[in-house]
Amino acid sequence: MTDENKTGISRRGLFKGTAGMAALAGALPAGAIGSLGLIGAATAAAADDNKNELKPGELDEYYGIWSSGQTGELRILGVPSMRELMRIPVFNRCSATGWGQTNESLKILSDGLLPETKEFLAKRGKVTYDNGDLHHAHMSFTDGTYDGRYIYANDKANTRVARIDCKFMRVDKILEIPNAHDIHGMRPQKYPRTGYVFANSEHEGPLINDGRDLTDVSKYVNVFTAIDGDTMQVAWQVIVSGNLDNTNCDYQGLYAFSTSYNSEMGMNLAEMTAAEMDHVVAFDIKAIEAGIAAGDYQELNGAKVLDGRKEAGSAYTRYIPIPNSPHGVNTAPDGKHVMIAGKLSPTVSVIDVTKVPDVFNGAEPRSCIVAEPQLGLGPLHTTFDGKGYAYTTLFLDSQVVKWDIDKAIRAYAGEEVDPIVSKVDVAYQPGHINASMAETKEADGKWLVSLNKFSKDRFINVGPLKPENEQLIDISEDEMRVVHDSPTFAEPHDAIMVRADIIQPASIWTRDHPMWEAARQQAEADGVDLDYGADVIRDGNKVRVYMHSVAPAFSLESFEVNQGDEVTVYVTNMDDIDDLTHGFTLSNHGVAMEVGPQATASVTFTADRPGVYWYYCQWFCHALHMEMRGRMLVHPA
Ligand code: K7E
Ligand code: CUA
Repeated sequence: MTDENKTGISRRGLFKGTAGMAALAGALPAGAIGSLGLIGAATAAAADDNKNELKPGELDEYYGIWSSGQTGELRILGVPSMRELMRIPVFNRCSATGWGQTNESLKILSDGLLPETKEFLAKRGKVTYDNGDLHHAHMSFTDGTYDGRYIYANDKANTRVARIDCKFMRVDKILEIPNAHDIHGMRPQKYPRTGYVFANSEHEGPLINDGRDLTDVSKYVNVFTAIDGDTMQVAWQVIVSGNLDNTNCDYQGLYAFSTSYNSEMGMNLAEMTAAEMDHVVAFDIKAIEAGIAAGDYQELNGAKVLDGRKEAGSAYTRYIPIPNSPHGVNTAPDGKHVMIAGKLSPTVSVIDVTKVPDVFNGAEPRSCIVAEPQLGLGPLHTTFDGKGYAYTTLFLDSQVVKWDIDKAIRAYAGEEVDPIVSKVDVAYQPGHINASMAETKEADGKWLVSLNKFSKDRFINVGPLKPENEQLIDISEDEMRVVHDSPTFAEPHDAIMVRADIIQPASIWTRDHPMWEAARQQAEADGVDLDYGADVIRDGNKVRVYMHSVAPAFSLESFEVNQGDEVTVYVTNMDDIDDLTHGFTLSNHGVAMEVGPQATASVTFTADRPGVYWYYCQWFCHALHMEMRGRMLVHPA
């Protein structure tokens, strides 16, 4: 086997696209960095009177919900200050909170996994994956705007979708998607409500992936999934031709759209980028629901799977040709236009959703395209201000371009108008972009964030791994103005900005929360009060230790077990004061968990080291926080 076959990246393939492909890999000409740096400095200097700079104690106007790519967590920022307010562990293992270690989190992390995954992990002594690649985080909608209930987030690494309950800002469900390979694009239905969460499988494979057809690429397919956002179960899946990248839907509840950069079904770079035209798949939601009702599906791994392949000429899908390797799909707040970014093509293709029914009724697929402005090099994602303008990131040009949607439509019809309003330099190589409330019908045109993949010379050097750079842009006036740089750790692909009045998180947990239902049932079986426990229950070689905490003490100053016992420690925090979090860390056992006010957390481990081991509270809670400790005494076997 030659190197060419191993990677698919032949010299020929890489250089085929010349400068464009090199820049896609992150290489910038040295001169370009210097000049962009100067422009950035000038912009910052002119922006001393920024509305984005909050005084100490002032509160932000928006919740920024940030994905974190390969870190696997979710982050909450305040906008416009861009202060990081919180990190919510999702697919990652978190040392601070014990997410991925407590029994409560492990239940959520493992419940929705496929049976064969559970088996695969069990052989490795695990109950869940402990990494994730979280690209897209989006809020649930009611009637075309955010409703503050949930945030949904995808995991490209392990083919999952998670739901975060905005009341407690914790994950409450995770689903592993069957028949799919690596969930990438993900968006909640906008209307009438969420409803469905649409999730794209990015990579292709045999539909029955049990070892057959390994090398017969003609048997590979890709699936589009609709998850029921309430039950977090798969509602239905549609087999498509080509791969799927990003997805989005309309404001009418009728169609969803997904980009495909690999309509070629290529297995290497040269093959994937060969065709001049790829496509967007349009999904007819009503036709799919009718197909399900009529039984036009096969049941596979518990999912109802319909055939929407191009060759099948199916009623469920249409394939709309789009220039070279399209990426982002963004629906405008006008409720009518869907922007498809070209990536390798300098264009954004504008779909008019009112013309999509004709395409399903036999009209030429591209007849629903009403504009295709040339905007610059490497368009990836588009956002909106609700005033008729669109903003698109240009990855290769390191710019954000503001353009006039109406003028783009008129230009496509033949009128001599230039849709481009202005461009602003960003540092460097932007991917996603989003403006305040921009994915809703309440887009308000105040702030825009450009999520840039490279920071290069923008900050003091921190070693070979550099931060990325997010820039806040004031779009409230005619000229876009970069007003703030925020270095950030890997890798905020995407972010949304939600008006602060829409999300109403609780300040303390409730004792009846389902997260500790299992602990409560066990306590009842043991005849112990979970809320005010101070008990050690022996059950063969299983030992259950119940304690509660009220600052600055645990209800047990020590407990005794025998070497080899399987020990479960339940800690309930009975403080009910805002911001009074305790924790339980057991030294030299790799055990640590956070216990919020009115929460219970538990952890199970084997006590196989005889001796004295201290447990302590690791969340600063009181002047006597250091004294909040106790001993586990392990008798030798
Ligand atoms: Cu453009 Cu994964 Cu949303 Cu990143 S995807 S850029
Ligand atoms: Cu309780 Cu620190």
